[in-house]
Amino acid sequence: MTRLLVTGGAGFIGANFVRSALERGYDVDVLDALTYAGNTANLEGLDAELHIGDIGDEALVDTLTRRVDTVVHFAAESHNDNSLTDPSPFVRTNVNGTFTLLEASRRHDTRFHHVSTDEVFGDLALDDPNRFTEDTPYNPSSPYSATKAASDHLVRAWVRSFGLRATISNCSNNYGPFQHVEKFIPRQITNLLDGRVPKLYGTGEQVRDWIHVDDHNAAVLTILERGRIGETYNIGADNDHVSNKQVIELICELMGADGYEHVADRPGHDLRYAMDSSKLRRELGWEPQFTDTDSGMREGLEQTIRWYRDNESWWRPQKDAVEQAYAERGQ
Ligand code: NAD
Ligand code: TDX
Repeated sequence: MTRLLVTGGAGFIGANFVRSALERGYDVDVLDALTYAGNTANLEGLDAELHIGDIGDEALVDTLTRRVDTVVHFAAESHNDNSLTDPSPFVRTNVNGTFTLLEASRRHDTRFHHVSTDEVFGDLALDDPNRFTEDTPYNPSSPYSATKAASDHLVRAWVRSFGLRATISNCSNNYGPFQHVEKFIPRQITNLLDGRVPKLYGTGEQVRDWIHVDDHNAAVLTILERGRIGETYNIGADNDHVSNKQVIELICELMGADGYEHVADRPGHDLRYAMDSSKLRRELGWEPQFTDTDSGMREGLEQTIRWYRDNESWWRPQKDAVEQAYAERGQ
């Protein structure tokens, strides 16, 4: 039996991962600071041990790392818009927190998997036919993506300099149950459920390579079980031609609504992300289940809309404050 320490396991992707890992037979400890993005309700009914604390707490991280076989590191400040308002928690958690985890893993020779993002590569022009590969040079745009890039570099250095048994995955935009209502897709779904108008930044021509959270987490488990130490794997579901405008229109169609409004654009807004995940598919045999662009997104969105409809008590407490903060920024 392998025991995992899942950092950020009370957040969106982390909590979905804990569920998948338990189903696969792993024992799971969760370390989560329960920031605004963490929620114990995400772990309700799951047989995982939750330790409430900060990944920057050296003593706590040391104790927890010592008792597990593998650290799976999801914890981060994750929202670009927040990083434009106040970057400091991004540096603290994403850079310093990752450093603390790496040092503990080095001391105890613990296997380490680092969960990262496609945003470290910067963005592509809308008409650029290329996708990001594992060898694309890093070129992050926002304080969020710059701190994620920094953390990736730390992991690579710990592999090379200290022989840490680590892997990295860089994944595209996730959607699915338990995603905080500050993010694009749940924000629009809950706007409609709440009688508000969906909000599209700028022209909405930007492209995100959407992937269902369960496909992302299946890839992480695959890398844990079969990945080569020291390697980076890109994760994506080949959804790299669906614009934000198309996504919002699809949500409106699926929810029987007929309008959205354009609001102030995000400063420095990345245009297009597109992941080449062929290395992961070829070497480790992973395939996404929510496939193809149109129907893959449609099926995943239908499931996600159902989840938000059925779980209003989960998102309701955050909704007003999130919308208030957006309104203050003209968004
Ligand atoms: P999230 O914001 O929903 O959850 C983050 C979790 O980390 C929360 O539970 C929070 O309480 C916890 N946390 C934050 N700071 C902490 C600290 N200092 N110590 C301990 N716990 C702390 O984020 P998410 O969307 O689930 O993203 C998880 C990871 O996946 C992040 O590393 C993110 O960069 C990466 N990622 C996200 C996406 C996406 O589309 N959401 C895509 C690719 C990669
Ligand atoms: O109300 C909105 N309207 C809108 O048009 C919001 C919240 C967003 N947008 C746009 C901005 C982006 O082009 O939608 C797109 C997606 O926005 P976010 O959900 O904020 O995601 P993004 O900034 O692309 O980053 C996400 O994917 C990569 C995650 O938040 C990151 O953690 C991950 O690394």
